[in-house]
Amino acid sequence: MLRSLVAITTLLLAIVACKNDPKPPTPAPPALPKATTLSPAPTFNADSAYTYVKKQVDFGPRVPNTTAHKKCGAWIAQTFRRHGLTVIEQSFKAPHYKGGEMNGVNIIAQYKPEAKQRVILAAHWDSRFMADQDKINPDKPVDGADDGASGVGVLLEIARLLKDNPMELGVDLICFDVEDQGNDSDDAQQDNSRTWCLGAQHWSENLHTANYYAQYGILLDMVGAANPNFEKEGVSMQAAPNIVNKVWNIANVLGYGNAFVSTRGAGITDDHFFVITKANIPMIDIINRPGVTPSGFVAHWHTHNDKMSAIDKNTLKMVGQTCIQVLSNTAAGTF
Ligand code: AHN
Ligand code: ZN
Repeated sequence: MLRSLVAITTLLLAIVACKNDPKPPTPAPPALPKATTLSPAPTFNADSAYTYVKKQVDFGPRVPNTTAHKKCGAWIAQTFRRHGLTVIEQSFKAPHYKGGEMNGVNIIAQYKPEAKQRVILAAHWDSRFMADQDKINPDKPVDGADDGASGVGVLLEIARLLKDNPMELGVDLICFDVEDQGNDSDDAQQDNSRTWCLGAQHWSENLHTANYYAQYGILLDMVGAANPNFEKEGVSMQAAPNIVNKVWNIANVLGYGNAFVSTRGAGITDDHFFVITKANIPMIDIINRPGVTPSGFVAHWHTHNDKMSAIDKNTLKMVGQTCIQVLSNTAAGTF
């Protein structure tokens, strides 16, 4: 009733405007967004997620072709299996831009592999072989507590929740490998697909099952630092604005509006870009861009400060609770 009154009034005003004014009529106000309802959802445990982050970091830097990488990958796969998921370890080889070959493994943990309706949550599990942004020790590999392990920690906690809180939805928790071994100067040459995100590119060209499709995907990248600024990342907004807006709405209803801000951010070449362009699956990126460095990323990005002390449980909670709420709403048909 109120809305039709508003519509009629707007129409009348538009007619009046036409008569007296050569300017085009004012456009109708945008439709009110559908109110976001929260379906019942499990409680994300940030202490548990934090423990999963620390466990990865304790293996040492997860650089391809190292023992730490091999052991951590096996532990991630085993932990998903322990939570009842069906795990595929997709091995591949990828060239390093400095020469040699990297042995990569994408870890695909399937919840209800038989379900038709599917959603992807993803992160990268490798850590960078050099700390190119570090002033003291740029040649040593980074711990990657935030850049890598934080996202995987959230995925592992979500696996634990799915085991104890079954839902009518297929979920694929995908840990991409060899995201972070790229050449920084590729960015300047505008060709960062050559050396970055190699695991996601491999998966997107070699899907783990025939005719695989997911309704949408959410990538988690650097989701562990205090006071995050999750802008609506540019590539995500171009490919899947509705998914971004719905996820951000849910985060806001949960009370995380300070982190999930409404600003549209720059586009980032990240794993989601290749899932979108090569696998044709709409995927969005939740990535922290506080804008405190020229890169726009966090100050500890690709430095030795990206260690456990950079991880804040509050941020893991905000991201994890938002993700499990998004899954619960999707399963309930309210997303
Ligand atoms: C580039 O710097 C090309 N992409 C950022 C993706 C990234 C690196 N995420 C974490 N580390
Ligand atoms: Zn990185």
